[in-house]
Amino acid sequence: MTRLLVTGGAGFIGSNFVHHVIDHTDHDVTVLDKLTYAGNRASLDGIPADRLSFVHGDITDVAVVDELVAQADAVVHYAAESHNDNSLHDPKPFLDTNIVGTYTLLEAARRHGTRYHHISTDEVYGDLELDDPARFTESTPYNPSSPYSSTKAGSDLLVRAWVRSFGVQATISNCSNNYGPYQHVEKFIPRQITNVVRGIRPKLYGAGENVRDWIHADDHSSAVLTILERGAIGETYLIGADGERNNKQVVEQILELMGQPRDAYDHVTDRAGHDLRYAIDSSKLRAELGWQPRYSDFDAGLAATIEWYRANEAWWTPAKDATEAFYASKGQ
Ligand code: NAD
Ligand code: TDX
Repeated sequence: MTRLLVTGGAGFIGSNFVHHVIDHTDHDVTVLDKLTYAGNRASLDGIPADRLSFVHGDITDVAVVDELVAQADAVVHYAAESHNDNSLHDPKPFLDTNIVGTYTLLEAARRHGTRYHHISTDEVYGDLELDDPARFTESTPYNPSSPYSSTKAGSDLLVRAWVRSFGVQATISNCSNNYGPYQHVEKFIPRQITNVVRGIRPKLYGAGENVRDWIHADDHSSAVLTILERGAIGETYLIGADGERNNKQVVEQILELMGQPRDAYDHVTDRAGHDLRYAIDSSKLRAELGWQPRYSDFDAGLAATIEWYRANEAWWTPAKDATEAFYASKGQ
């Protein structure tokens, strides 16, 4: 049995990973989470207390991080400031958490010789043209666009340097856009689902032609566990499930699944510097480590996600009004 330290385990993808680990392995988990606006302790409800220990703290706090890394067999680092729109409004927390926080964890992993897995995003590669047949691979050059993605790119490069310079036992994964339960209502899919529940028309940035490559969060979790168990030290693996859709298609599908006319949405002010298209080629992960996604049908996964938000209004209601007020102040 192994003790995993999961940073950001009260966030969207981190909490999905903790549930996945508890359900599918005999590992115990320690979560380190600052409980920012994006963290929610209730996302970990139902996990037996003898399998989960929760520490409320900051990944930039050297003393807290050192003690927890010393006790762990492996670190899986999810904690981040994760929302592009927020990074356009105030980049500073992105530098603190994404850069200094990652540095703090890497130094602790170096001191204690601890296995470290770094969670990152396909956004580090920038964007692709809509008509470009190419997809991102592990050798695509870094070219991030936003304050968020540039700090994620910076954190990835720190990991690579700590592997090469100090022999830290690390792997990196860059995943495409996740959807599923426990995602904050600021993000595209939960924002539109909860808008429809509230009788608010969904909001599409610009023309809605931007393409995202959707993967269910549970498939991201199984991929990370696979890399943690069988990944080669120093390697990067791209995670994706061949789920390219443009935003207009996704909004229309949400409206149809929720019994509304497919055109019952508004176009709003576009995001500054809005990346056009992301697309992941995950053949390295599939060929070398034998991973496969379980949610191959995006529409079925979306329908299940809609049901989850309908059934868990108490989970998302506290964040909804403030989130919409923030968007309204920017014409979005
Ligand atoms: P999220 O915003 O839902 O959750 C982030 C969590 O980190 C929250 O619980 C928050 O409280 C915590 N946190 C923030 N700052 C912290 C700090 N200084 N110390 C400790 N905890 C802190 O984010 P998410 O969407 O779950 O993303 C998780 C990770 O996955 C991030 O590293 C993100 O870059 C990466 N990622 C996300 C996606 C996606 O589609 N959402 C895709 C690929 C990669
Ligand atoms: O109301 C909206 N209307 C809209 O059209 C919102 C919130 C978003 N959008 C668009 C912008 C994007 O093209 O939808 C797309 C998805 O937006 P987000 O959910 O904000 O995700 P994105 O910017 O693509 O980034 C996400 O995937 C990669 C995560 O938030 C990142 O953490 C991850 O790295």
